[in-house]
Formats: sequence, C-alpha cells, structure tokens
Amino acid sequence: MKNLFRILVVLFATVNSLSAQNNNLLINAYNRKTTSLNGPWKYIVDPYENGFYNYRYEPFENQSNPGKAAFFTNSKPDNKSDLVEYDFDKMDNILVPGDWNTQKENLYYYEGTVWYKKSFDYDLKDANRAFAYFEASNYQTDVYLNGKKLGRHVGGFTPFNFEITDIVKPQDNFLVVKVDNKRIKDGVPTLNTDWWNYGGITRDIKIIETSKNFIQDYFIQLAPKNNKLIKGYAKLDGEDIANKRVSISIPELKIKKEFTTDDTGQVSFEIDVKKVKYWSVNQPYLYDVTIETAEDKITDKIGFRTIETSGTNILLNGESVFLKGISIHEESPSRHGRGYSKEDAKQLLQWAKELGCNYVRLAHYPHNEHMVRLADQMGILVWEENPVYWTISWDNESTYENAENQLSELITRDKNRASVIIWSMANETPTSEARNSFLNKLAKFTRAKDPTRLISAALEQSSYNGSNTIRTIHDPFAETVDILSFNQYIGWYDGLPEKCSAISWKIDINKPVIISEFGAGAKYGLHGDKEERWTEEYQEDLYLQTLKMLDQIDQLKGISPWILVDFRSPRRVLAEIQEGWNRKGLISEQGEKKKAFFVLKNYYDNKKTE
Ligand code: GCB
Repeated sequence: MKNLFRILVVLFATVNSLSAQNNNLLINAYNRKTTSLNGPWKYIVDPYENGFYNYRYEPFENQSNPGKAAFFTNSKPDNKSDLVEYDFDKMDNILVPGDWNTQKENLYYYEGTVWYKKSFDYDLKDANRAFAYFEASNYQTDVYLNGKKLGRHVGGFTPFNFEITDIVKPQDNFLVVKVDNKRIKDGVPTLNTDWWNYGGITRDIKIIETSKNFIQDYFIQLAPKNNKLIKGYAKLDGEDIANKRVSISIPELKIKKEFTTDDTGQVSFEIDVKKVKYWSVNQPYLYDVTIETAEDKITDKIGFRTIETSGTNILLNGESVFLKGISIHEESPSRHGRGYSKEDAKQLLQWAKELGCNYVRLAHYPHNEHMVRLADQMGILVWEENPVYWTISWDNESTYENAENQLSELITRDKNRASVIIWSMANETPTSEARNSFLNKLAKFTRAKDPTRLISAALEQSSYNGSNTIRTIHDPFAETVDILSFNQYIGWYDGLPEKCSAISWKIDINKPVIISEFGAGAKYGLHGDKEERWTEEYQEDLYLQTLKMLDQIDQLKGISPWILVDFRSPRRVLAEIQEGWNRKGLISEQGEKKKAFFVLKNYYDNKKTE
C-alpha cells in the first residue's frame, strides 16, 4: 500500500512536471517588454546528478520534501551545525548566453549536467504576467524558480518559456536551471553528429512581461499562390480572451482591420492587398505591422512574398530563382564557440553576401533568431533545418514527438520571416520503412502548420541501376518533398576531383534540384598540387570540377556547398590538419579565405539568378 502510494505520488509528479510545449510559446520576443537575465551566473558541475537524485536515484523533485540536498532549493545551512554540501554563491561564474565548452577549459569535452543559478529582483506590475523565456539551451533543461519546478524542455536549439507570474517576487528570486547535454540514442539528434555538442544556456534568457490577456502568437503572410491576399491568424492567451477585438494594421498599405476572437481567443483573417512592394533579394522590403487589442499591442517588421515551385522551377514572387547558397553552422567567428549574438550573425551573413550568395542553408538545427531577422533585412533566402540527422530512432514514438516538437517550435518562431522559404525535415537519413513513415508524418505536420513554405530534406544520392558513373536519387521521400535536395561528395569521400568529369546524372523526378552539400577539406595556408589532400589547391580543384559536373543537371536550381567556415567537430582528429576542426570551410576559423572561396564567388558572379 505504502509502495502504491509512492508510485502514485511519483506518477502524479511526473505528469505534473510540465514540459514546455510549443503551443504556449510567445513569439517575437524582440519586440516585447523584456528584462535580460544574461550575464554572470553561478554554476555547479554535477556529472553524477547529486543535486537532482537522492542516493536511490529518485528525483528529489518527486519527493514531498526534497530537503536541502536538492540543488534547486539553493539552500544554505541554517546554523553552524547544519549540513549542506553545496553553495552556489561560493562557486565560480559562467556567462549566459554561452556554451560551457569554450568558456571553461575543464569543460571542453564535458557532456552531462551543469546547474546554473541567478538571483534577481523583479518588480512585476500587479495587473501583468511574467514568463521566463529561453532562446535555447542544450539539450535537456529543467527550470526552477524559488525552489518550484517550472518545467522541462527537450531540444537544444529552439525557444521555450514558462510562466512565473505567481512565483516571482519583488526581491531575492533565484532561478536555478539544470542543463544536461548528454547525447542519447533516442534523442534528436542522436548519439553521433559531425558538430560540437555545445552544452549550456547557449542563447539569451529574459523575462517577458505581458498584460493579463495578451497577444501570444500570430501568422501574417501572403496566402500560398495568391499575392493579393494576406492570410493568417492571431492568438490571445489569458482567462478573458473570447469575443475580443483584435486589430491588424499595416499603415503603409493603409490597412487597419478589426476582427473578433472565437471562444479559444483566436482570430483567423484574410486581408486583400493591392499595391504591395514584394520582399525580394534585391529589395528586401519589410512593412511595419501592428497587432493590437484593448490590453496589448505588439509590432513586427514583416515582408510579403510568395514562394512556390512549378515543374522544375523555384518561383519567388512568380519569378524563377537560382539559389546561390552556402551551408552555415552556428558558430561564432570571433569566439569559436556556439554563436548567439547579432554580431555573430552579421559576420556570417556578410561573408555569405561577399561570396555572392542570395541564399543560405542553416545547418543542421535551428539557428538563433538574429540569423533570420538579419536575413530578412539583408535579402537572403533561408533554408531552416530540424536536427533529424543520420540515424534517429525511427521506430520510437517519443523520438518522433520530440522531432515534431522541435520543428514546431522553429516554425512557430520564424513563420513571419519572409526570408525563410524552406523547412528541411532532415539530413542524410538512410531509407527504411520506419524512416520513410517518420519523415512523411513530419512533412504532413509541417504542411498543416505552415502551408506557405516549401518542404525539403538533404537526401542521399545513389548509383543508377548499379552504374558507377550514372547517379540518381532513389528515395521514396523524394515523392513528398517540394524540392529535391541531396548531398554528394564525389571527389572527396568518393574518388578524386577528376572523377566528377566521368559522372552523369539521371534524375527522373520533375522537381527543382538543390545540391545541399558538396565539399572538400583544406587547411588554410597549406599548398601543394591539386591531388594532395588537405591543400587549398585540392579544394579549389574540387570546386571547379564539381560546379562543372552539377551544371549538367537540367533541374539544378540551387546549391549550398559545405561549408562557409571551418567548424569544431570531435570526429575530426587528424593531427596538424584538423585538430578538432572540420576543414571543409571556405574560410578558416581565423577568418582567412581559402582559394575555393574565390572559385565559388566567381561562379556566382557569372551565374544568372533566374
Ligand atoms: C555530410 C554531413 C555534414 C558533415 C559533412 C562532412 O554529409 O551532412 O554534417 O559535416 O558531410 O564534412 O563530412
């Protein structure tokens, strides 16, 4: 009986410990009333999770009285005899945002739990509500305010928030955040990746203050295939949200429309527009848009464009476009750790522009929001990607839910960005029944959530009917995607660059093709002949040969070679060359441009956009 009671308590606590689900995510954190919690935080490294479990490995938070041993209680001894075996305030500081790996030498390879603590005062207006908003932390995050659990979030690259209205006090709050970046087989991504598994609160954290009933989410974009109609919705959150007036205004278009919410606090709308300056690469025009209720008002800058495919063409505002792209990892060019700032984003996107790009592939997971907001301003088209990479546990239902949740959070965050044109479901996922149905389900979910954008995935190529020189795409998921994208490494993992001239492509599917990756490793400053691995000349030759080969593909509508900048990867261990870096960058981590950069730039300068 006692045991049954204990099981019930544990069950209740588990169900009750809310996970952050994207359906309460506040969008447009940039234009709300916020207080930053960035800066120095106290931290405790806890590989055995002493602060989370008791000695029987039961989570303290599931116990009716966790006692002082649980780190989230942030306890101090009551008197000189009292035993408390930790003290956040005596610990060292770590900066938030920021990965721990590149801030602390002894945490460079660390994968496990670190506890963060920040004390703060907060003056919440009586009539208002407050939320702790995380732009991202990797990978599993448990959040506690003043000793109470706010919830858990799983996934390293998307935002989440928890309401703190009833817990936050004018003084002496302590926010304790447990971040665990252990790789797990059933996770998304799974155990193996070719990038650094940076741990920590890697992006901004802030308190967002709202009115009691506020505008939580909205979608304001042109309807698919109709450039004269804005279609969308707005969603309120609160206890009194039914039957409320919501106005949408775009002063420059002389639009001011009012709508009334339904029982769930939502409005769906259609607004006719006539003379729109369409957002494009050459004219990335953004309109000031205001969404307003009696209690709340939020503004955004939104561009209007259509994106669709027709046969083998990609049409931006009805005109065919060739995507001159580059793949990018989210690494800071100055700090050589996980990127998070506007300056990081600016440097990466400026390099892409310098290369002649009109398009970037943000690989292999959602990047920070600065990237897409800047892309909106700079006129750069964007491919965004879910971290379904290589061999996820396709059969595991909770792995699917996790993947869907991460993608859903990304779409929720970025669905008003004109620059974003493609949602990528996955990267290099070997075909199988389970994988095909996983990806099809994900694509169906994505189309329902956002019918305005294109769906793709970086697929794999294969030989045509066993021929070594004829290549094709043989993947059932090719039927589902709008754009047929695939990675190929002929000349690097598959022969030498000269092999490209022997290859021909036979792709029978009537869709636009994007080569989502090709590339070769080169150490900046290492010179030799073009057959010598790791030299700039080898990489340069591979680009020359590959571009010539790819130009033979009739449906070719874009490329995003691998990759803009050398990036950290623990897989890359070759002494003197790699030293923990994937060297396929066109630019070294020190910002030096390799010869291949200029080959690609020259190709783009001479390539017609349409
Ligand atoms: C790939 C992967 C990418 C790797 C790259 C490489 O196909 O998609 O994540 O970093 O190859 O360098 O091998």
